[in-house]
Amino acid sequence: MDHEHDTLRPHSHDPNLQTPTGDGTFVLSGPNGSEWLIVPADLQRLPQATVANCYIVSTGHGTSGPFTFGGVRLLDLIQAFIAEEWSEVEVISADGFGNRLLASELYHPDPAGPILLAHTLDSNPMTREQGLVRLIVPSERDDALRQVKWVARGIVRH
Ligand SMILES: Nc1nc2c(c(=O)[nH]1)N[C@H]1C(S)=C(S)[C@@H](COP(=O)(O)O)O[C@H]1N2
Ligand SMILES: [Mo]
Repeated sequence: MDHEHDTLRPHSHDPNLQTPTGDGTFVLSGPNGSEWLIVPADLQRLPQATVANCYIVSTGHGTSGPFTFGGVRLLDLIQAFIAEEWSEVEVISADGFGNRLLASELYHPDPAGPILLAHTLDSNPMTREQGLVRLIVPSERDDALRQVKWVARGIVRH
């Protein structure tokens, strides 16, 4: 795929200021086509992790933070549902923004912290405007392109 046109690896992006509707429910799918509907309460039942000192660095509206995001390690979520071999996961939002994560990134987290499906911000449940369920990639510090708000799908691929 042409890198320039890969919507999962955009080079630049104006953040969407229009919050899409939704209650944080997302669909997780596995390499063999199995699907699970996951609600924020399901995330609360899995082991919780936090990542402190997160900054959202927006080229459009400046830097905000530091924030402490809390939630489930994406690796723990995948391992809770998916038994087959897999090599990458696409996380897609309700507004069609997305990011691709390699299994190696999940298995070998950055010193800054593990990749999360976050549902809290500074210990409070995230509002829909804040993302409600948000991908947090602590290694990304440039343009927030991997900090996907309003998660709607997780597609785990072989
Ligand atoms: N779903 C979704 N997530 C997104 C975006 C978006 O447009 N849609 N924009 C990204 C970009 S480019 C930025 S700078 C940040 C902005 O996050 P903030 O609103 O928390 O500052 O969200 C990131 N995550
Ligand atoms: Mo951004």
